[in-house]
Amino acid sequence: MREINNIVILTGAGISAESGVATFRGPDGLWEGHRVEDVATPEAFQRDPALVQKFYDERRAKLQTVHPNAAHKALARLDADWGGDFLLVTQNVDDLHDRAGSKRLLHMHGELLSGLCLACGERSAVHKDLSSGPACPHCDQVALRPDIVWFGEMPYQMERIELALAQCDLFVSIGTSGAVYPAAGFVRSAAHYGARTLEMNLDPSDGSLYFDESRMGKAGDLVPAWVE
Ligand code: BV8
Repeated sequence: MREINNIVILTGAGISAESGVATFRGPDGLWEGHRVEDVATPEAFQRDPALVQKFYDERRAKLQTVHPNAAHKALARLDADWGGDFLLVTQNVDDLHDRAGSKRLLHMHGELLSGLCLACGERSAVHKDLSSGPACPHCDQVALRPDIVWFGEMPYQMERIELALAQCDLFVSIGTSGAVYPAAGFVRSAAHYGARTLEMNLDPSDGSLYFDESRMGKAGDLVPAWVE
């Protein structure tokens, strides 16, 4: 059994569920009758920018009413205490890992609290509605889109993630259905390079068969117990 020095953790919407943030594919997985896949696309933004901005404005506003849970906090403690390489890759666009204190953290699908300017390409912090058409603080143009990776767009920092997966000794997936690529393929990459793989999820995921071990239950219970 290889000694564990380098850890990569992948989280999905399930880790934020106990904080009150809706998951994508649970009973609450629809938004105003829209499938997320239909709203979270560049085509939807072209077709109806007001609808897409409203979808993200509402989720951004919700962040002010939710808080990190025991799972987010346990991962932040692990990050602080772990002497080896450590990378927490989240698919989530909420700021709960950030607020819990995670430092070695990467938002591969972007963040609700960030805006991307279509005019100058610069990013800026966004704390209120984009529907109201705020100007970009860098170029003063009204051209801000959510800094979110939509379906059909390339997730952020994929080279850094692939390098971490190639070098990790342990890959842990928490709270994700394993339905969306490339994140859903990370377990196979890690295993290919000889890492041990552990899944913690409420239900079996699409990728459960690829994990050495799958623990079923709530992240708020399983993750602190695993970290301690
Ligand atoms: C790309 C931001 C190419 C948006 C998101 C056919 C085959 C393979 C791939 C494809 C295909 N057709 C299309 C594709 C590509 C597509 C894809 O995978 N589609 C799927 C639907 C088949 N992927 C893409 O488009 C990606 N980009 O491929 O680019 C490319 C290449 C070169 C150049 C340019 C482009 C981009 C995908 C990113 C989309 N953006 N998020 C937003 O948030 O609005 S995806 C979004 O859904 C999430 O970020 C997450 O990644 C994904 C899945 O969600 P989960 O986090 O897993 O949440 P879910 O609700 O599904 O599951 C929650 C789980 O938690 C459940 O299992 C549940 O049991 C569990 N749970 C619930 N409560 C708890 C719990 N667990 C523990 N405790 C609890 N309390």
